[in-house]
Amino acid sequence: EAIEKELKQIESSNAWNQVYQKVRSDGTYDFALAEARSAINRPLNRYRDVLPYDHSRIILQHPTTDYINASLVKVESIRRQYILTQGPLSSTSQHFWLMVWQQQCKGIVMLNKIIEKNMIKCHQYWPLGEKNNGDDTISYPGVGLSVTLVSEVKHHHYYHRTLRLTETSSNKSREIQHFHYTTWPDFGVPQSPEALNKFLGIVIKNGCLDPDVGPAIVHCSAGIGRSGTFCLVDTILVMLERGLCSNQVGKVLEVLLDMRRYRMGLIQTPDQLRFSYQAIVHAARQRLSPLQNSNNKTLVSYASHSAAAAANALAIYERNAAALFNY
Ligand code: PTR
Ligand code: PTR
Ligand code: PTR
Repeated sequence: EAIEKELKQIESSNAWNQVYQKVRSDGTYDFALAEARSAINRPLNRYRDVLPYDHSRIILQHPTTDYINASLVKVESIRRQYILTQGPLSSTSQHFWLMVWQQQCKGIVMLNKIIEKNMIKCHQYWPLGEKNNGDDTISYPGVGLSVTLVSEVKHHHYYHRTLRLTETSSNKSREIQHFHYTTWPDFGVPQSPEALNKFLGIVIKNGCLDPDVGPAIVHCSAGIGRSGTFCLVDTILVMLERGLCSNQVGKVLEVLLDMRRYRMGLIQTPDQLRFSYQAIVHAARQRLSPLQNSNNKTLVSYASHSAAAAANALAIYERNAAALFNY
């Protein structure tokens, strides 16, 4: 409710540029970047200006390198964690898979296409499969892992793939869900809040953001613009559902500034910020209003983690119901 009011306010005063500039000036920190900038690690970064802070970078266990351009973004109040990372390079795809294995990740959220604006924005790091005239398996002998395509289902805005990641020495393996959104241009926004929220709902329903599995990997090309937008929307929706930010003006921006402490540059344009608000307001209406809940098949509800959270969620339902029916 407060978020919707804030959205309308910024909208009517045409202030998205101003609000976004404030995010950039308040949400830029000078934490150390020594590992990312060291001579041996520099070639492992896709963009020289998008780097993981030392304090939140993912550290690999490997005899020859511990570096990957990836950051653990933590939202303490809801105990949600995401690993935001750049689109793998051909030289770092093996490190990417090592990270997925070591961090016990269950899902990968990919928000870019391999080629955008005629440029390669990410290496083809998973097997295309025979149906697409490619291999079913890619081996990464340098890290002792292999990846096999198990299935691929095409939807309107995304692909849902199941991959099998195998540690070759032990022959242990794990299934990894790959959610690949394909209609979100870099420095742009998705086609509609509905389209993105439906995708987010699928990721949640598959358990990839659950607290009892490793953090979801979220990446685009640089791992900041689209990835930051996606994570902000998910986080605020969890907070709303648990009654943690129902009536605080400025809460969305505060959360974004905090997330930016873990990875630089999250959300890259005023329009991406505006879209975040729109997606939050859209999803909050769907997820939190009892009237729509009962006939909305795609609705995904979060498990409440405590009685207090449940009570809070109920209070929000009731407030929304009151608003809907004008009582
Ligand atoms: N567009 C990228 C950027 O400016 O960040 C391109 C780029 C990436 C350019 C890496 C140079 C890079 O490497 P180095 O930092 O070694 O010059
Ligand atoms: N008009 C819809 C939109 O772009 O938002 C089109 C659409 C169609 C959206 C199908 C989602 C759809 O579902 P799925 O992604 O599962 O194919
Ligand atoms: N220096 C690069 C550029 O401006 O092109 C870095 C960059 C690239 C930043 C892509 C953000 C980008 O978008 P996303 O994080 O959504 O892939």
